[in-house]
Amino acid sequence: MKNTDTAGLEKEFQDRIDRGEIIEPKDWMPERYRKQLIRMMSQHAHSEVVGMLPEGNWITRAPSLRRKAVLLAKVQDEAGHGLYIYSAAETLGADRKDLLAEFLSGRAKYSSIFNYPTLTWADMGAIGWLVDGAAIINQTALAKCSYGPYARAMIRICKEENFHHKQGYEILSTLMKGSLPQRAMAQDAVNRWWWPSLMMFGPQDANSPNSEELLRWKVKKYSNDELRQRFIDRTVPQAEHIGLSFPDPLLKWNEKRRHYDFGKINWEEFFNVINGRGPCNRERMKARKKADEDGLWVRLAAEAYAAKHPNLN
Ligand code: FAQ
Repeated sequence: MKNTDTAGLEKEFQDRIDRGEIIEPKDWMPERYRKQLIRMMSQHAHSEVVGMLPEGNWITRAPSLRRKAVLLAKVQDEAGHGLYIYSAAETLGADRKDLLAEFLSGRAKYSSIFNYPTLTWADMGAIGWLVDGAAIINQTALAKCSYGPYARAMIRICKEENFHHKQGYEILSTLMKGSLPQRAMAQDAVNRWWWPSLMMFGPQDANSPNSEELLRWKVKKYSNDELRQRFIDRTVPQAEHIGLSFPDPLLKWNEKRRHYDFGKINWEEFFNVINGRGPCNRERMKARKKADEDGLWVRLAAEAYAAKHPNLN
């Protein structure tokens, strides 16, 4: 049974949220709020780290020095985003080692989108434009969430993601001004990344077990379906502007709703991917486990150095 003190604290907490106040690490918070944030933030951090793999795959094959430098910087940014978000999760008392152990054992999820292969250079454009574009829509909302450290991390991350988004769009618009095979390559990449990008926003609201609580606590400011629709409405005109289309015959502006209608998402595919059965899940986990093992000596050396030089901490 809940004691009255906890009930009182929970009410006070909800009142603070309803007034739009920001919760800081030392403030009282319900245990469930803390747990939900750790779940979501750690999954977000893991996604940023795994998100380096599909693009990292193209650094050595970028078509020019300029493209290589930009892609390298982008991939480094994603590593930085992972680090900010792990740090923000630590303000809730989570231990980064535990979070990583959960991830490497397969217990913690990471974004479905990074379980798809990057087959051509145009995929770098599609990821920047669509995947970073979807991430921005989601993260701009999170930048106004109720937990201070997460919201503040999102502000900086969104600035960098905006840059990533523009570089992706620029890659595709350059290809769309090119030869027939280049235009076909751009269209093929967009065809493959469109539906998985829509899945990034999570299951439909009716099948989203965490949303009710997260919306009540203003961790989520909008539902999965609302953000997905916002992304579609914003992205379709951008595609039209450079002559790209999306592989959805039902995608059509609805004047009455003032939104684009769209076709049915393959939710079976989505649940397969988030449950470890996507095209690249095994490959991604194998790469992360190898990186963890290869980096062990660096961590041990850093710990030994820190133990010898306690004043440096
Ligand atoms: N992938 O009840 P809901 C990026 C899981 S960063 C995998 O609706 P929730 C940057 C969900 O965890 C991309 N799993 O869940 C970049 C839950 O499972 P659980 C990552 C998913 O939390 C760009 C279950 O399904 N961004 O792209 C997915 O209310 C380019 C039920 O779902 C974030 O993580 C999914 N797509 O809403 C990097 C943003 N969707 O934990 C490199 C923060 C749902 O109960 C290159 N997170 N699930 O076992 C969020 O906004 C939310 O957590 C959602 C899911 C919207 C992802």
